[in-house]
Amino acid sequence: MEGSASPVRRYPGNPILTKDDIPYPVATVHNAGVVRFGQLYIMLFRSHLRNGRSIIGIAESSDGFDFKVRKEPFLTPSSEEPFKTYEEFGVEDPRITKIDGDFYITYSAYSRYGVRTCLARTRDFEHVERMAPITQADHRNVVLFPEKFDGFYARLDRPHSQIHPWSIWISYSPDLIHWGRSQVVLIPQRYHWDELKVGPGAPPIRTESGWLNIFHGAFETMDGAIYRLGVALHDLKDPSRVLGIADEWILQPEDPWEVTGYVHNVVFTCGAVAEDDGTVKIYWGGADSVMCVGIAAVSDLINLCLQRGRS
Ligand code: BMA
Repeated sequence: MEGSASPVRRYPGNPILTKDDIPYPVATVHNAGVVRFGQLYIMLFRSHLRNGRSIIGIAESSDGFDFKVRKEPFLTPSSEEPFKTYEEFGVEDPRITKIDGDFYITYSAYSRYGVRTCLARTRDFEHVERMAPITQADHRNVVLFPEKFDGFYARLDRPHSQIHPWSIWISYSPDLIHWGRSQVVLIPQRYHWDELKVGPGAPPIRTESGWLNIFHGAFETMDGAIYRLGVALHDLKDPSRVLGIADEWILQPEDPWEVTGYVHNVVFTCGAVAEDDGTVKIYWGGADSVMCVGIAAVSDLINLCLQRGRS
């Protein structure tokens, strides 16, 4: 377990979901998006099949810790164009944002042409409608803001680059389909825990002080990359303005199922749920193998951004 300095308190019952909980054959359960849906918590999680490709399953819970998995997966590669071509190698890392009563799901679509991001929508988590691919190749980790800014939807994402370490960008859209006005907002810091790359993690959470952006960062070592979580705060009215980025990571692989697994030394988030009591439940995949959860005080995360930010 991490020392008392960590703002994230791990749930003692971790991991909360493993491949043994899945009623169909999979090798992993990880990188799940989670939202509140009425009295329930809904989790959309990624699983590797035993051929190495990924699909998305669904689980539900009444307390956010104890999840029951449905018998059938929620999203598998589409047989209909234009999705069929781009989901051929699998669907990964779903994020869920509720906007005006609908739940929007962004997910990575893999194919021989690379990785891009697709958008789907559901109202009830029974039926899901694919809307459109919303990036070209070499973009993933798209998280939608739950609100509009001057009439435009906004998202954070992470394009790939050969010239600069992979960074977090913001874009805007009138309809969630067509995106533009892109600009870079958060870059890796040299010789820092995130120097290799950063990417959006959980969809941004509104707080009184700004939008909380829980992101991932990677650091290359002689033993491969280590994935950790960090936090940044964006201006409420203009989310392209970053008010502060915590200098230290908020979570790193420490539990055995985070250190060892399908890909070792990984904690990777696709979802967090803000509660009425001022805490946030952060969900993360451990070592690309299992699902874990921890609790943080929103005020602690804000303080880390504003009082102990990086220079
Ligand atoms: C990233 C993505 C994530 C994964 C992480 C660690 O590039 O593929 O889905 O959790 O690597 O393997």
